[in-house]
Amino acid sequence: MTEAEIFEFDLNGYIIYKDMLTRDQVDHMNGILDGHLSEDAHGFDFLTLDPVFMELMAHPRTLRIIRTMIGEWLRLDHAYGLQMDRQSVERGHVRPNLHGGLRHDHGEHQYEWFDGNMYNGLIVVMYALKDINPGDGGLICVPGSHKSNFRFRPPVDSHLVANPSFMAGDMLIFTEALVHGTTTWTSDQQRRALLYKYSPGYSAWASAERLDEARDMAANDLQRDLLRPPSVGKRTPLEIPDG
Ligand SMILES: O=C(O)CCC(=O)C(=O)O
Repeated sequence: MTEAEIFEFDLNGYIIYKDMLTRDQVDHMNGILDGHLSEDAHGFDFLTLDPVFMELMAHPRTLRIIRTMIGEWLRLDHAYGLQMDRQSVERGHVRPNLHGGLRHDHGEHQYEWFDGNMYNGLIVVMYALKDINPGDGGLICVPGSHKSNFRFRPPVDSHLVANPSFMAGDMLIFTEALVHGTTTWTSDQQRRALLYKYSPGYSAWASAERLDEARDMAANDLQRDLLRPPSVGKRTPLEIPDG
């Protein structure tokens, strides 16, 4: 991460990287998901649907960015996709909400600096596969709340709440220490995003067995290392290739 990127992430608790995926990659992934998902699907598993999603898990540039956030022993904790349309709230798939925040979930959600290094708990890497225009809804957050000294969640429609806009192929990263959640999707176009959640190597948010199928599918050492269960002793750093 550059100094400007670290400043932005420290300030807001989230950051957007433009054009992480090419148009061809986005179309390819959407094609696979179109063939697999019903129109009214909401949360969905995708990691083992196709090797392309395992490759995205190990995207070298993304790994280099989150290494600054959670250290070089990082691991994939879990992954799922989100799809929404105007009817998602009526179908009961989404209840507008804010959750997370510093020290939430048994203290796992953390954000701290010590001796020049940034420390986070669970980090969310969200790739948009469809555009999110201003005011569309979907992901919301309270910028800066990852450093708040109060356990307070404002109402979803508060002036403190942001609804980041980013386009298909862009990536948004946030720390779960940020107060965040979902609001009603208002666009005629569908929302679709892939969420890869990474943890420091010593910790787990989800049960490690959840990744058994992905472990069986891992195609190289980097993918296998990312899918290691959490541990401390004798853990080796991730070797992230250039590119
Ligand atoms: O993107 C969203 O709508 C919410 C994501 C979320 O709440 C989470 O990742 O914990």
